[in-house]
Amino acid sequence: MEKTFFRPESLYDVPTHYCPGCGHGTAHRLVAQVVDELGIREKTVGIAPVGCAVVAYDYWNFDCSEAPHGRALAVATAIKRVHPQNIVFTYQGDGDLAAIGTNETIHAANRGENLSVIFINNTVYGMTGGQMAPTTLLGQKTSTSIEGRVKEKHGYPLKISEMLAILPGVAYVERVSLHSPQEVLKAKRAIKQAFENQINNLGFSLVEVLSPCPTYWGQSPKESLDWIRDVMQKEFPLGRIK
Ligand SMILES: Cc1ncc(C[n+]2csc(CCOP(=O)(O)OP(=O)(O)O)c2C)c(N)n1
Ligand code: SF4
Repeated sequence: MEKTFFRPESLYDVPTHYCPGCGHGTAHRLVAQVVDELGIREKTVGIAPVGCAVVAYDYWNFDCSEAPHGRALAVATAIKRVHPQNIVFTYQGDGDLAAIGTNETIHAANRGENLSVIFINNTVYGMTGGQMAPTTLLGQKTSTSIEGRVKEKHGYPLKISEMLAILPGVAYVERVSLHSPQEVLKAKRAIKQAFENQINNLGFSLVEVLSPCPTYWGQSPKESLDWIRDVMQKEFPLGRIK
Protein backbone atom coordinates (compact mmCIF):
# COMPACT_ATOMS: atom_id res chain seq x y z
CA MET A 1 0.00 0.00 0.00
CA GLU A 2 1.29 3.47 -0.89
CA LYS A 3 2.12 5.62 2.12
CA THR A 4 0.40 8.99 1.61
CA PHE A 5 0.80 10.68 4.99
CA PHE A 6 4.10 10.94 6.82
CA ARG A 7 6.07 13.29 8.99
CA PRO A 8 7.93 15.87 6.88
CA GLU A 9 11.70 15.85 7.20
CA SER A 10 11.42 19.54 8.13
CA LEU A 11 9.47 18.66 11.28
CA TYR A 12 11.22 17.10 14.29
CA ASP A 13 9.61 14.02 15.82
CA VAL A 14 8.85 15.70 19.16
CA PRO A 15 5.64 16.57 21.00
CA THR A 16 4.70 20.26 20.91
CA HIS A 17 3.69 22.38 23.89
CA TYR A 18 0.52 23.63 22.18
CA CYS A 19 -2.92 23.19 23.77
CA PRO A 20 -5.22 20.48 22.36
CA GLY A 21 -6.97 21.81 19.27
CA CYS A 22 -4.55 24.72 18.74
CA GLY A 23 -3.88 25.63 15.11
CA HIS A 24 -0.15 26.28 15.51
CA GLY A 25 0.77 22.59 15.21
CA THR A 26 -1.16 22.23 11.94
CA ALA A 27 0.34 25.44 10.56
CA HIS A 28 3.85 24.26 11.51
CA ARG A 29 3.27 21.02 9.63
CA LEU A 30 2.06 22.86 6.52
CA VAL A 31 5.19 25.01 6.48
CA ALA A 32 7.36 21.90 6.92
CA GLN A 33 5.57 20.05 4.11
CA VAL A 34 6.01 22.99 1.75
CA VAL A 35 9.71 23.35 2.59
CA ASP A 36 10.19 19.62 1.89
CA GLU A 37 8.21 19.70 -1.35
CA LEU A 38 10.18 22.67 -2.66
CA GLY A 39 13.47 21.00 -1.68
CA ILE A 40 14.68 24.12 0.15
CA ARG A 41 15.30 22.74 3.67
CA GLU A 42 19.04 23.37 3.50
CA LYS A 43 18.59 27.05 2.63
CA THR A 44 15.46 27.99 4.58
CA VAL A 45 15.62 30.35 7.55
CA GLY A 46 12.50 30.75 9.69
CA ILE A 47 11.99 33.62 12.12
CA ALA A 48 10.01 32.68 15.24
CA PRO A 49 7.85 35.34 16.97
CA VAL A 50 6.78 36.41 20.41
CA GLY A 51 3.63 34.51 21.36
CA CYS A 52 2.79 30.84 21.73
CA ALA A 53 4.96 29.98 18.69
CA VAL A 54 8.04 31.51 20.33
CA VAL A 55 9.72 28.09 20.37
CA ALA A 56 8.76 27.08 16.82
CA TYR A 57 12.48 26.46 16.23
CA ASP A 58 12.19 23.44 18.58
CA TYR A 59 9.83 21.85 16.06
CA TRP A 60 11.26 22.83 12.65
CA ASN A 61 14.21 20.94 11.28
CA PHE A 62 15.83 23.86 9.42
CA ASP A 63 17.68 26.99 10.47
CA CYS A 64 15.70 29.46 12.56
CA SER A 65 16.21 32.71 14.37
CA GLU A 66 14.11 34.23 17.13
CA ALA A 67 12.89 37.84 16.92
CA PRO A 68 10.45 38.58 19.72
CA HIS A 69 8.15 41.55 20.20
CA GLY A 70 7.17 42.11 16.59
CA ARG A 71 10.66 42.50 15.18
CA ALA A 72 10.57 39.38 12.99
CA LEU A 73 10.33 41.29 9.72
CA ALA A 74 13.23 43.58 10.60
CA VAL A 75 15.43 40.55 11.35
CA ALA A 76 14.14 38.73 8.25
CA THR A 77 14.96 41.78 6.10
CA ALA A 78 18.54 41.80 7.38
CA ILE A 79 19.06 38.06 6.87
CA LYS A 80 17.57 38.09 3.36
CA ARG A 81 19.60 41.12 2.28
CA VAL A 82 22.86 39.66 3.56
CA HIS A 83 22.07 36.14 2.30
CA PRO A 84 19.76 36.59 -0.69
CA GLN A 85 20.24 32.94 -1.66
CA ASN A 86 18.38 31.87 1.50
CA ILE A 87 14.61 31.46 1.63
CA VAL A 88 13.53 33.52 4.62
CA PHE A 89 10.10 33.53 6.21
CA THR A 90 8.51 34.90 9.36
CA TYR A 91 5.85 33.11 11.38
CA GLN A 92 3.87 35.59 13.49
CA GLY A 93 0.64 35.81 15.48
CA ASP A 94 -1.75 38.73 15.37
CA GLY A 95 -0.45 40.25 18.61
CA ASP A 96 3.07 40.02 17.25
CA LEU A 97 2.48 41.10 13.63
CA ALA A 98 -0.51 43.44 13.97
CA ALA A 99 0.06 45.06 17.39
CA ILE A 100 3.54 45.19 18.82
CA GLY A 101 5.12 44.77 15.35
CA THR A 102 2.76 46.86 13.18
CA ASN A 103 5.58 49.24 12.33
CA GLU A 104 7.98 46.55 11.09
CA THR A 105 5.17 44.82 9.21
CA ILE A 106 4.01 47.88 7.27
CA HIS A 107 7.49 49.06 6.36
CA ALA A 108 8.84 45.65 5.30
CA ALA A 109 5.74 45.23 3.11
CA ASN A 110 6.07 48.75 1.74
CA ARG A 111 9.73 48.16 0.88
CA GLY A 112 8.62 45.08 -1.03
CA GLU A 113 11.11 42.86 0.77
CA ASN A 114 11.38 39.50 -0.97
CA LEU A 115 10.09 37.57 2.05
CA SER A 116 7.27 35.18 2.93
CA VAL A 117 5.08 35.82 5.96
CA ILE A 118 2.86 33.29 7.70
CA PHE A 119 0.43 35.35 9.78
CA ILE A 120 -1.53 33.32 12.35
CA ASN A 121 -4.77 35.11 13.22
CA ASN A 122 -6.44 33.62 16.30
CA THR A 123 -7.98 36.95 17.46
CA VAL A 124 -6.21 36.93 20.85
CA TYR A 125 -2.84 37.08 22.56
CA GLY A 126 -2.60 33.37 23.35
CA MET A 127 0.73 33.33 25.11
CA THR A 128 0.01 35.97 27.72
CA GLY A 129 -3.49 35.03 28.82
CA GLY A 130 -5.96 35.71 26.04
CA GLN A 131 -5.93 39.51 25.96
CA MET A 132 -7.73 41.44 23.23
CA ALA A 133 -5.74 41.65 20.01
CA PRO A 134 -6.18 44.08 17.10
CA THR A 135 -8.03 41.24 15.34
CA THR A 136 -10.51 40.51 18.17
CA LEU A 137 -14.05 40.55 16.78
CA LEU A 138 -16.65 43.09 17.90
CA GLY A 139 -18.50 41.59 20.85
CA GLN A 140 -15.81 38.98 21.48
CA LYS A 141 -14.98 38.45 25.14
CA THR A 142 -11.30 38.35 26.08
CA SER A 143 -9.45 38.76 29.36
CA THR A 144 -9.15 42.51 28.69
CA SER A 145 -12.61 42.96 27.13
CA ILE A 146 -14.66 40.93 29.56
CA GLU A 147 -17.96 42.31 28.25
CA GLY A 148 -16.90 41.96 24.64
CA ARG A 149 -15.02 44.23 22.24
CA VAL A 150 -16.84 47.53 21.80
CA LYS A 151 -16.07 49.69 18.77
CA GLU A 152 -16.39 52.99 20.64
CA LYS A 153 -13.82 51.89 23.20
CA HIS A 154 -11.55 49.48 21.32
CA GLY A 155 -11.97 50.27 17.63
CA TYR A 156 -12.79 47.79 14.90
CA PRO A 157 -10.97 44.52 14.13
CA LEU A 158 -7.88 45.40 12.12
CA LYS A 159 -7.81 43.90 8.63
CA ILE A 160 -4.09 43.81 8.17
CA SER A 161 -4.19 41.73 4.97
CA GLU A 162 -6.50 44.17 3.17
CA MET A 163 -4.37 47.09 4.41
CA LEU A 164 -1.11 45.57 3.16
CA ALA A 165 -2.62 44.54 -0.19
CA ILE A 166 -2.88 48.17 -1.32
CA LEU A 167 0.90 48.65 -1.08
CA PRO A 168 2.69 48.41 -4.44
CA GLY A 169 5.60 46.47 -2.89
CA VAL A 170 3.29 43.63 -1.90
CA ALA A 171 3.13 40.80 -4.45
CA TYR A 172 0.66 38.39 -2.90
CA VAL A 173 -1.83 38.25 -0.02
CA GLU A 174 -4.22 35.40 0.68
CA ARG A 175 -6.41 34.57 3.69
CA VAL A 176 -6.91 30.90 4.47
CA SER A 177 -8.28 28.90 7.39
CA LEU A 178 -7.65 25.70 9.32
CA HIS A 179 -11.28 24.93 10.15
CA SER A 180 -11.69 21.86 7.90
CA PRO A 181 -9.51 19.38 6.00
CA GLN A 182 -10.41 21.09 2.70
CA GLU A 183 -9.40 24.50 4.05
CA VAL A 184 -6.16 23.05 5.45
CA LEU A 185 -5.28 21.86 1.93
CA LYS A 186 -6.01 25.34 0.55
CA ALA A 187 -3.86 26.82 3.31
CA LYS A 188 -1.00 24.60 2.24
CA ARG A 189 -1.35 25.71 -1.40
CA ALA A 190 -1.24 29.37 -0.33
CA ILE A 191 1.84 28.83 1.86
CA LYS A 192 3.55 27.09 -1.06
CA GLN A 193 2.66 30.02 -3.32
CA ALA A 194 4.21 32.46 -0.84
CA PHE A 195 7.46 30.48 -0.84
CA GLU A 196 7.46 30.08 -4.63
CA ASN A 197 7.01 33.83 -5.01
CA GLN A 198 10.16 34.37 -2.99
CA ILE A 199 12.06 31.78 -5.03
CA ASN A 200 10.95 33.71 -8.14
CA ASN A 201 11.96 37.07 -6.61
CA LEU A 202 8.44 38.49 -6.77
CA GLY A 203 8.58 40.45 -3.51
CA PHE A 204 6.57 40.46 -0.30
CA SER A 205 4.03 37.65 0.17
CA LEU A 206 1.72 37.16 3.15
CA VAL A 207 -0.63 34.32 4.03
CA GLU A 208 -3.10 35.04 6.84
CA VAL A 209 -4.20 31.82 8.52
CA LEU A 210 -7.41 31.80 10.60
CA SER A 211 -6.41 29.52 13.43
CA PRO A 212 -8.24 28.19 16.53
CA CYS A 213 -7.26 29.07 20.10
CA PRO A 214 -9.70 26.84 22.05
CA THR A 215 -8.08 27.76 25.37
CA TYR A 216 -8.76 31.50 25.22
CA TRP A 217 -11.93 31.30 23.18
CA GLY A 218 -13.33 29.17 26.03
CA GLN A 219 -14.47 26.56 23.53
CA SER A 220 -13.80 22.92 22.76
CA PRO A 221 -11.51 22.21 19.78
CA LYS A 222 -14.57 21.26 17.68
CA GLU A 223 -16.52 24.38 18.71
CA SER A 224 -13.49 26.49 17.80
CA LEU A 225 -13.43 25.14 14.25
CA ASP A 226 -17.17 25.80 13.92
CA TRP A 227 -16.69 29.33 15.26
CA ILE A 228 -14.09 30.08 12.59
CA ARG A 229 -16.48 28.74 9.92
CA ASP A 230 -19.63 30.42 11.23
CA VAL A 231 -18.41 33.66 12.81
CA MET A 232 -14.76 34.55 12.29
CA GLN A 233 -14.64 34.21 8.53
CA LYS A 234 -17.55 36.65 8.16
CA GLU A 235 -15.22 39.35 9.48
CA PHE A 236 -12.16 37.91 7.75
CA PRO A 237 -13.35 36.53 4.38
CA LEU A 238 -11.24 33.78 2.89
CA GLY A 239 -9.58 33.95 -0.48
CA ARG A 240 -6.93 35.73 -2.45
CA ILE A 241 -6.80 39.44 -1.66
CA LYS A 242 -3.95 40.29 -4.05
C1 LIG B 1 0.37 45.22 26.03
C2 LIG B 1 1.38 44.17 25.64
N1 LIG B 1 2.28 44.44 24.66
C3 LIG B 1 3.17 43.51 24.29
C4 LIG B 1 3.20 42.29 24.88
C5 LIG B 1 4.23 41.30 24.42
N2 LIG B 1 3.64 40.10 23.89
C6 LIG B 1 3.82 38.92 24.50
S1 LIG B 1 3.00 37.68 23.73
C7 LIG B 1 2.48 38.75 22.54
C8 LIG B 1 1.63 38.35 21.39
C9 LIG B 1 0.98 37.04 21.55
O1 LIG B 1 -0.10 36.94 20.72
P1 LIG B 1 -0.02 36.49 19.24
O2 LIG B 1 1.06 37.17 18.49
O3 LIG B 1 -1.38 36.67 18.70
O4 LIG B 1 0.40 34.97 19.33
P2 LIG B 1 -0.35 33.75 20.01
O5 LIG B 1 0.27 33.60 21.37
O6 LIG B 1 -1.81 34.03 20.04
O7 LIG B 1 0.00 32.61 19.13
C10 LIG B 1 2.92 40.02 22.78
C11 LIG B 1 2.64 41.17 21.88
C12 LIG B 1 2.27 42.04 25.90
N3 LIG B 1 2.23 40.88 26.54
N4 LIG B 1 1.38 42.99 26.27
S1 SF4 C 1 -3.11 29.52 24.16
FE1 SF4 C 1 -4.19 29.39 22.18
S2 SF4 C 1 -2.64 29.89 20.63
FE2 SF4 C 1 -1.55 29.39 22.53
S3 SF4 C 1 -1.06 27.19 22.42
FE3 SF4 C 1 -3.00 27.38 23.51
S4 SF4 C 1 -4.61 27.20 21.93
FE4 SF4 C 1 -2.66 27.64 20.90
